[in-house]
Amino acid sequence: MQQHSTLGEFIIENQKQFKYSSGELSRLINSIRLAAKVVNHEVNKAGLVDILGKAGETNIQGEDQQKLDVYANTIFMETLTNREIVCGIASEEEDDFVTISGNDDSNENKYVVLIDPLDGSSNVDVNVSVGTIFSIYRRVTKSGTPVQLEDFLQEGNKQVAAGYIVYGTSTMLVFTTGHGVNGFTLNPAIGTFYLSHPDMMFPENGTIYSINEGNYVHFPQGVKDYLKYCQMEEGDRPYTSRYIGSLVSDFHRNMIKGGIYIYPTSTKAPKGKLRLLYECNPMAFLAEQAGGKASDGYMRIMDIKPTELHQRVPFFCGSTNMIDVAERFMKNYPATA
Ligand code: P6P
Repeated sequence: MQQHSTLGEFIIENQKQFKYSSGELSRLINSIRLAAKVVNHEVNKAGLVDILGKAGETNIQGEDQQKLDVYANTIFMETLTNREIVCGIASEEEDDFVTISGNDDSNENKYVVLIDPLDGSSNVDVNVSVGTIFSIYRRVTKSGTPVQLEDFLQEGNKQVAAGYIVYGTSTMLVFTTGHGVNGFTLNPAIGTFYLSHPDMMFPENGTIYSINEGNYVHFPQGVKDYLKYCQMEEGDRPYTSRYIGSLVSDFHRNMIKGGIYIYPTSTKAPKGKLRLLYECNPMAFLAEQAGGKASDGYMRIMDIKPTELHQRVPFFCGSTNMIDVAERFMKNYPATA
């Protein structure tokens, strides 16, 4: 029986694909692998240990920080710092980016990482899957100097790698370096990730839509029109509605079964809710590498020029056929409608 390769073997076998990298990108992915195992251990026993509940602080989004949010952020920040590979990290849980200076002043580290350490963390209390999302760029400012905001405000089309860890019924690490999407499942008994989902691709025609319909009255007219289209009896419709309330889980299911995830603008969230840099861009990179699409309803997510670290954008992501139809409805109205 063909032995599935481990994540470590996969990285070594594909090292040559990490162009311009003399092994740092491999080491970076390996540090994410280590942090994923540590966080997974805590997430899986969250119900048993008094780690739930508010950490008594709020993050820049004004959201109560769950202790597990804070814990996951600490683990990923420490792991990425210790390996001396990155020169800066931006996190949903940190107001500003963090500079990682090398041991000596000549900071030659050439990668920056943007991360949502525990997306969907409010689901922890109700035992629903949560996830970590990461996005990796090569710095644009001169190495040896302190990292700058412009190193983080890069279009998504400049990403060198992106991925997520989904802490679900099993724990998976799914990532891309621009050569397709591969999924690795953790065997917790031995702490090893095995290649369980090689070359992940969205099914051609999705029939699942994921959106919080509780906000219907606040949606733009284009979204309301598209939802009515999904619910109409015609051809392969009505579609199935599935919404977990955890972006990583909804995205992961849609990539396997086909579907569209939408978090649009609304009168309550005029820019949408999801953050461009560490939620939408990495998921968009994965979606496109898996044959899908990601837009803000009007333009490609990965072509948006970021202006702020924590900026929000409307997000439509998933099977190409469904995105194309949704965009047709959206483009009947101006973007501000
Ligand atoms: P709502 C979790 O907070 C998150 O960022 C995504 O993971 C999830 O899809 C969305 O927000 C849920 O938001 O407003 O529907 O509860």
